[in-house]
Amino acid sequence: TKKVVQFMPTDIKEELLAKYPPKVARKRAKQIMINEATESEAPPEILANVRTIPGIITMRGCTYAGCKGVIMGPTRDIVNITHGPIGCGFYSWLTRRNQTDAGEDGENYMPYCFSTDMQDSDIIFGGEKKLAAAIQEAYDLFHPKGICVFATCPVGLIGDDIHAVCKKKKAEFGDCNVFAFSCEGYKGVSQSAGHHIANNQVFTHLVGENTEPRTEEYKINLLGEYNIGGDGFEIDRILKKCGITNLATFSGNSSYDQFASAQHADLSCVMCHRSINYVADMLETKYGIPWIKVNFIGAASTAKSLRKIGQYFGDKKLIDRIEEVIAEEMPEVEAVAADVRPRTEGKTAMLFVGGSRAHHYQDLFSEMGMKTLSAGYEFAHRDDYEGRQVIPNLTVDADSRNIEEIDVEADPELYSPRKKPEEIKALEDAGYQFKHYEGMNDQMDKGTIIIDDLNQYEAEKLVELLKPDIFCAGIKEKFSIQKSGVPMKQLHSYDSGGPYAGFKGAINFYKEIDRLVNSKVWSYMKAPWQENPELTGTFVWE
Ligand code: CFM
Ligand code: HCA
Repeated sequence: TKKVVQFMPTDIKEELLAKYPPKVARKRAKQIMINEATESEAPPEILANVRTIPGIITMRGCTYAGCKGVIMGPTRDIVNITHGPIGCGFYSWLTRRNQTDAGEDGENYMPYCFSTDMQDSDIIFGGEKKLAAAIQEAYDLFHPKGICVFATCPVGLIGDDIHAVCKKKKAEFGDCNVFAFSCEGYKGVSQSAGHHIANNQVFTHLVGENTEPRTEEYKINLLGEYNIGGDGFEIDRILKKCGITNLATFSGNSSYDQFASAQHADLSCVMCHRSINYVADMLETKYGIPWIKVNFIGAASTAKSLRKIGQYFGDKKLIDRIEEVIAEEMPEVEAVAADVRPRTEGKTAMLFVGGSRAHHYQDLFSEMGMKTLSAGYEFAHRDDYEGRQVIPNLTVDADSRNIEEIDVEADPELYSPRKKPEEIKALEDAGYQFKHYEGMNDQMDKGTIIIDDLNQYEAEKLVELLKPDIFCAGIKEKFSIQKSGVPMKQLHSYDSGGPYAGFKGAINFYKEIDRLVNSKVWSYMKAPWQENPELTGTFVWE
C-alpha cells in the first residue's frame, strides 16, 4: 500500500535519521540542519569538522589527499614525491583534472607521478634510505628548484624521519629546496588537516625566498584556486585584461618562484577559503598583506569580485578598466543565460562538495533560475557554513619564520561560527579582530536542508525523497545517483568539462546544465523506488 504524505523539511530530516541506531542518529542529527537563519539571533549550530562515525560510507578523503593532492599537487615545477605505497601517489595524480601550462621555461613535472613505491621490506627495515635515493634520482634527472616529500600512513607508523632526510639532501644539493610534509592520511578527520599542514610548510619553507622587489601595478595573490578544468586560466585572462597582476596562485599551475614571491603582493584574494585561509592569515600577520574573499564562480560573482579588488586599490584608472571589462564580457554571458533560462528556470539542484564549491556553485545555479534544495560540505568547518571568522592575534617570529602549527581543536575561537552581537563585542574588547564574510547558510533559502559530511546512504535517500533535477558531488557518488535516474554533475573534476570560472566558464556551465537537466535519457530509467514504491509525496516549503 502506498502512503501519500506532504514532506516538510523536518520530515526529511527524520526520514534520513530513521534507519540509524539511536547513538548514530543523535550525532548525525547535529550535522543535519534546516536553514532558518534570522538576522537578529544566532542560527542553529551545525556540527562540522568532526570524525565520521566508523561504518558510515563517507564522501571524505584523507589528510594526505588534502596536502599532496589538493594544495601542492597542482604546482607544475616542484617535484612532489609521495613516500608510501604506490596507490597513494597514483590516485592523487591528475585525477583532479588540475591543468598546467609549462610556459616559457618549459618546466612542468605534471606528466610524472613520483613515488618511493614502499614495499614490505621498507615497512620492516625502514624507508629512509629509499626516500633519500628517490630524492637524489629526481634531482639528478630534473634539477628542479624544489622537491617536496609527502608522508602516507605507513610512514608515520614506522617512524621514518622524512624531515631529517630532506634537510640532509637540501644541504648536499645547495641549489634545491627540499622539504617534507607530515601529512599521514590518518592525521585528521578529513582532507582539511592536510590543507593546514601544507599551508604551514609552504609558508615556512618557501614564501619569501625571492627577495627581489616587484614593480608591477595592482599586485595580488590568488589564494585557493587550483586550475581544475582550466578555471585558473580563465581567471588569469580576466585579471590580465583588467590590468591586475597576479603574482602567485596558490596553487593552480603555480611555480616555485610564484610561491617564493608571494610576499610582494599588495592584496591576497581568497577564492577557496577553506583550503588556504591559513596562508592568507600568515601573509597578513607577517607581511601586512590584507586579504579579501572573492568568488569567480558565476558571472555576477566574478564582476562583484573584480569590483571589490578595484575598490581595494581605489584607483580610478583600475576601477574604470574593470567596468570596461565587465561591460565587454557580460553581453555574451547574458545572451546564453537568457537562452537557457526558459528551460532551466524553476528546476532544483543539490550540491555536496568539499569545502567551498557547494556554496560557490549556488551562484551559477541561481543565475539560471535554479533553486538549491539541499547542500553541504564534506569537510568544511563551521565558519564556512555560518560565515564570519575570528582572526586570532597570531604572533609570528619573523626571523626564524617558524610558524607554529595551529591546532584548530585547541583554539575554538579561531574558527568559531557566527556569534551573537554581544559575544562579538566581548571578543573585540578582548582584542580579537573580526573578518566578516558570508557562509553558505546565509545564502540559502529558509527551509533548505544543510548536511555536513553527507554519506552514501543519505545521498540516495535524499534523492529518493526530494527528486532534484540535478545532483552535484564527486566520482564516488556519480554512478549510484545516475542509476536512480537523476542527472549527476561532478563539481570536483567537472567530469570532462570546464572551465566553469569567470565569464567564459559561466557560459560553459549554463550550456552543460541545460543539456543535463533537459535530456530525455533519464526518463527512460526506472529507479528502485519507482518500481517498488513505499512512500510517495511532494515536498513543501515552510
Ligand atoms: Fe577548496 Fe577545491 Fe573545494 Fe578543496 Fe577538494 Fe577540489 Fe572540492 Mo575536490 S580546495 S575545498 S579539498 S574548492 S579537491 S579544488 S573539488 S573537495 S569543494
Ligand atoms: C580529494 C580530491 C577530490 C576527490 C573528488 C571526488 C577532487 O578529495 O582527494 O570524490 O570525485 O576534487 O579530485 O576532492
